[in-house]
Amino acid sequence: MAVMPATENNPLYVQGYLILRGFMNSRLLSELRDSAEALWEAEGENAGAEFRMEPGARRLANLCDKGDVFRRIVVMPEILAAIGEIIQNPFKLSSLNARSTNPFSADAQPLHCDTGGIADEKGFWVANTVWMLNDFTSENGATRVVPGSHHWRKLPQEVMADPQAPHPDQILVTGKAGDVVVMNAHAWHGGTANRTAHPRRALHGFYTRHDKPQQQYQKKLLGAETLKILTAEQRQVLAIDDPLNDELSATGHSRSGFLK
Ligand SMILES: O=C(O)CCC(=O)C(=O)O
Repeated sequence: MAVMPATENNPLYVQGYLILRGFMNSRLLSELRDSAEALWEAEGENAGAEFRMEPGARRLANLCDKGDVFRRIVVMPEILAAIGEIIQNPFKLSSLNARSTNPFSADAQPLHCDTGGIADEKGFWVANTVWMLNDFTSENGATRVVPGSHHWRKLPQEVMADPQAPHPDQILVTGKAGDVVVMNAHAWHGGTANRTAHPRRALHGFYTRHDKPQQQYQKKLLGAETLKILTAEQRQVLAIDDPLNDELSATGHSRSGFLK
């Protein structure tokens, strides 16, 4: 996989996203899909409750506590390398969630920046990975992105009369099950409506700079058994032994780009 420095020649820097085509092999894809479905089944109407519920979509939260396969993907070297091209400082996992848009759901997300944040004087501080567990098509709720908008240092709601409306420069990120989108999460983006009879499922591995709070404070949310079996690398990426993260995240002011 070619991950490049943050320069004008780097599409991740210029456009704000990169698609790692066929990143998941079929075994990993099935394992992730089956694990997510089993959790939706088991958690029922409480699914996603550790973070936020969303109309028209099933969600899951705190996935690093819910299976080895989830803990493995957040530390994959190619993923960490790509995130490091966006957040050029030490970074950590902020959360690992799943989101599945319901069949025939007209609910779509407004354009937003994750955690409602724009780049600051130190640069970009949020990055997301969208793991396609299904094909993303123009019909089933693929993510829309406004390429380059992460450089504008403005939120959609400050500029657009209606962030729910289509933006003239938006594109739909389509792809195949097994692809992973790496995205500068300051880029304006959002899930679209699903006009098909099948759910559109994805995982979101969300990362933030070391000096910002985690969206989901991993040290508090992970159970004692999980904490015991984390590898050294997982502990580091999840900021388990990081006093600054304790200070920043313990107050529990986790934010979404738009969900209340
Ligand atoms: O699932 C998607 O297509 C995008 C989701 C997203 O941007 C969010 O939930 O904040």
